[in-house]
Amino acid sequence: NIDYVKVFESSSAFPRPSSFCPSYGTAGFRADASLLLSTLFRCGLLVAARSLLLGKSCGLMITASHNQVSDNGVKLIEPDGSMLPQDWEPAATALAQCSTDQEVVDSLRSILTTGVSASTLNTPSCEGILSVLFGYDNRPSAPDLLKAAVAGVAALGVQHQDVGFVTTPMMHFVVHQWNSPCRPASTHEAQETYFETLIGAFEQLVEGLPRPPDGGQLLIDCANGVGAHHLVKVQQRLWSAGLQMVLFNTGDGQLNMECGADHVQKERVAPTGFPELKPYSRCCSVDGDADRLVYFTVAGSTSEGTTMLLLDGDKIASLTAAFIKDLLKQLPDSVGSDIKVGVIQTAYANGASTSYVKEQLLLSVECTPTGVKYLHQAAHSYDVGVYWEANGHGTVLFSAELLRRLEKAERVCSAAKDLLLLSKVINQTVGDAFSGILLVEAVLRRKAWSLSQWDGLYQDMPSRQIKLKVADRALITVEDAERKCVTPAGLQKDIDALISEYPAGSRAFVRPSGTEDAVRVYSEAPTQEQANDLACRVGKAVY
Ligand code: NG1
Ligand code: ZN
Repeated sequence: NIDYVKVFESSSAFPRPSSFCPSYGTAGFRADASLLLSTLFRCGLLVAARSLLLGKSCGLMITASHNQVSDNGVKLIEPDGSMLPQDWEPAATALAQCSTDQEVVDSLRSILTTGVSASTLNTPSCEGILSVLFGYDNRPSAPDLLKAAVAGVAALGVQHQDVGFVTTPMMHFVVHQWNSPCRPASTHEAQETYFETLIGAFEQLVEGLPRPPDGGQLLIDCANGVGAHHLVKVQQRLWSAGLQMVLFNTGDGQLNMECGADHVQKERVAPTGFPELKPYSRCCSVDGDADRLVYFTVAGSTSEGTTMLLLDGDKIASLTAAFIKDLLKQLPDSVGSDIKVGVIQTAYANGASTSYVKEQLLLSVECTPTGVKYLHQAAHSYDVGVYWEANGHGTVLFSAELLRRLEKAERVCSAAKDLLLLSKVINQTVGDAFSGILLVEAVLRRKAWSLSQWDGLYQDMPSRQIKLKVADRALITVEDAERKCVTPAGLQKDIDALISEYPAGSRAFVRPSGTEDAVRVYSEAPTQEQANDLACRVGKAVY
């Protein structure tokens, strides 16, 4: 009982710009915001169709994360708070690329009929139960894009809920809550549950511990993004738990402009608007939609100035894996003798972090292609799957079976209780900067560690990342978790020849970006000069 005439008519208000050929990338669709109205309308159709097929409420988040303010994008969220399944991505791309309204109707019809063979189509009239949830960051293009997405959902007769300004991870949490048996009365209440779950668990993890010697001060760069909007609301409560968050770049400046986690991690500089830093003062930076987090500080000043220290996603993963491993060791055999722990990384993980996890922590490491959807999926095959991208996007997944065992043991075993609290502090649906802050702060406090002790877990191998503009990035295809080029023919041989000119342990790879019109080159070598040089020469080989 889908009204395809209505779909056709609604679609005609959102024609695709003829020169724009969107495709579902590393994290959904992303482009200059002015191009995206048709994409948002069609994502509205898609997410409503998926909700009807599943009989549950899906979510749609409008954001372009760390990209410049003139860009925007869309991330689609499953009822359980996870990302759109990968086998739906081709259909999403096909729908977004349709040239005519009739093609849109046909593409949607095909999505619904293929899907229906696997499930039944639920009626839009399951009032209040079945709706699409919308969230967005603070980009000025959000209101228009929201209207287009709402029109798409309405064309299928499905209701929607406007969750408002939220971080991407909050939105994943809210959608998960909305579909849970104890569904909140409103999306506002779901947001309150989010903060209560994370902060409540943090408070218990640090209860009774002395405040850090620096008074617990953490300087946070909010990238002028949506994170600031929410962090101000919990500042006071966290201050009582010994965490003094001092917020910078809260919205006066331009989103992600010389600030934010991506800028700090890639450029290795403090964000704009920061005060002069005292050695080892604790600082961190989140990205525009607050799903990425990196810590940074400066080491003691020299005559040439201070040295910036970056504690990236790899360091957060290593700290977390080390802490969890210690707790697991304390579990009685009846609870924890056969627990499978894995750390999942991408090719961008610093080689020193991989060695640390394998050789010091003796944990298994798996490498997946770039994009948290791949890491998240891999993490599901462990009882504890720790995953982070070097850029600060990641989380830890606990299996349902392990949580059950921990719940049984928590009254008699403090390690079991701590692991359960960790599973609440850590957002189980997706990487989350706020959750990451609470995690890092709790672990440092529990270990009574300074930033310098954390940084000392291992020393990063010098690395270099560059971005190249090429005529057609699709000409470069890759395999082996993106560490080897398949095409153009001969490129991998050239890269191998260049690497062989550098000391053992050096490496480099090239891959097309899935979020920007660019090709990325990454290198590692024993000295920074060699890493720079290698990246630059590999970059030249690409042209
Ligand atoms: P692309 O543009 O595909 O490299 C970038 C990041 C990913 C991921 C996505 C989504 C790097 C090298 N790549 O993907 O890790 O975070 O954006 O935001 O940082
Ligand atoms: Zn982001």
